[in-house]
Amino acid sequence: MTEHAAAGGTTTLGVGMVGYAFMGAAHSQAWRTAPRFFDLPTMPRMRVVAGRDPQAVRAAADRLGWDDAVTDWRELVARDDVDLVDVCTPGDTHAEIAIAALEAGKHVLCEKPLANTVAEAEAMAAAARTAAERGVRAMVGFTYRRVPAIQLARQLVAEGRIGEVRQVRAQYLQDWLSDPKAPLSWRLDKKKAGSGALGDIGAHVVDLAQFITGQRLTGVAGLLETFVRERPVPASFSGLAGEAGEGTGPVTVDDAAIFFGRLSGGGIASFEATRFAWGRKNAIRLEINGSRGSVAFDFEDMNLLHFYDADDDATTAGFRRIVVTEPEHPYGGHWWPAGHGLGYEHAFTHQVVDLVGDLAAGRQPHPSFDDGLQVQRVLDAIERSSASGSGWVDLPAAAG
Ligand code: SOE
Repeated sequence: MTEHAAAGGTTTLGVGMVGYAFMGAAHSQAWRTAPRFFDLPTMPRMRVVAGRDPQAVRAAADRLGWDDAVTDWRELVARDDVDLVDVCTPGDTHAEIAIAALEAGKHVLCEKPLANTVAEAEAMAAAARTAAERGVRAMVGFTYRRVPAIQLARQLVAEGRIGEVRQVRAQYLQDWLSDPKAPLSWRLDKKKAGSGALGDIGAHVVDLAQFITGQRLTGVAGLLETFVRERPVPASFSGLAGEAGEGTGPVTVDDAAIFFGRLSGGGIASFEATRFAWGRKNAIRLEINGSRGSVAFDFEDMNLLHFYDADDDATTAGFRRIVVTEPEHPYGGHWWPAGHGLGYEHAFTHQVVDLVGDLAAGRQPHPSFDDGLQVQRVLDAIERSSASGSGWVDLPAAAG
C-alpha cells in the first residue's frame, strides 16, 4: 500500500485496471462505490486503466473515473502508484498479465474463468503461491458468490439447515446468441475465450455449486454443442450486443453445455449452461436438496432465497420466500433501508469490499487462483468427456 492518508492513518490501495469494456465498467463501478457505502480499512484509488486504443482508453478513463490511461499494460504493472492489478481482459491474456503483476509484487484480481487452459491456470496458481510467500495476493472474480442470497444459501447449508447435501441442480441460462444473426464476438473465438457457454457461464455455476455446498466435484461427464457455426462479423459492439458488418466468420466454441458430476460429500449434481435459452436473460438457477430440506435461487429474482424445511408441520410446509435485504443478511445494512433490493452491480462492490478487507488483514482472499485452477480442471474434464464421447472423467482431489 502506497501512502498514509493524512486523516486517521488509512492507507491507500492504488488500483490499475487492464481492459475497460463490460467487465471493466462493472469493476470500475465497484472500486468507485465500495468506499462510499462500506467502511474500508484501506482506500482504493483508481490510478490508471490500460487499453490498446489511445483515444478509446482515455475516453474510458474519463467515463469510468480513472485518473490516468495508458496503452501498454506493462507500463501499468510497473507503476509505483499501483498496488493491485485488476485484469478485465479476454481469457487469452489473463496468464501473461496476472503472472507479470504478481512477479512485480502487485496483488491481482482476475476475471473468470481464470484462464483458457489448465496449463495457463497451473502457471497462474503457481505464481500466486510464490507471491503469497511475500504477502502478495491473488483472487479470481467469481462475483456471484457475493450476491447476498447466495451467501445466505451457503450459510444455511453450512449450518446443516438442509441436512446432508444430496442433489444439486444448477443452470445458467441466457439468450443473447439465440438469434443466428447475432454477430461474432470474442466470446465465440476459442483462441480468445478458451470455450463458449461452458467457460463463460458454466464456470460460474460450477463455482457456485461448490461454494454453496462447500464440496468439490470429484468427477464429471458432459456434452457440448454448437448450434450456429457461422455468424456475421461485427461492425460494432456494446456490451454483449453487436451490429453485423460485412461477411461472416466461424464460431469456434460451444453454444451450450450440459454436464453432471459427483460431489466430494457423496451427493450428485447436474448442470446446464447455454446462451440459447430464448426468454432467459441471466437465469442462474440453483437448487440444492438435502436430507432435511432444500434451498433454491434464481438470479432473475436475485433478492430472494427459497428455503424448504422438512421439519415444518406438514399442513403448512412449503418453500419460504426469504427477501434477502435485511440488516441481518450478508452485506445487509450497508446500502438502502431494509427491504430495498440490490442488483447485478452490487456483487462487484461486495467483491471489492471483501478483497480489500482480506488484503488489509493479510489474509488470502477467496476464490484463490487455486480455486480458479480447480474450476478450470472441471471445465477441461467436461470438454474431454464431450470430445471423447466416452463419458466419465475423474478429477484430482486438490488443486496444486
Ligand atoms: C456473458 O455471458 C456474461 O457477461 C459473462 O461473461 C459474465 O461472467 C456474466 O456475469 C454475465 O454474462
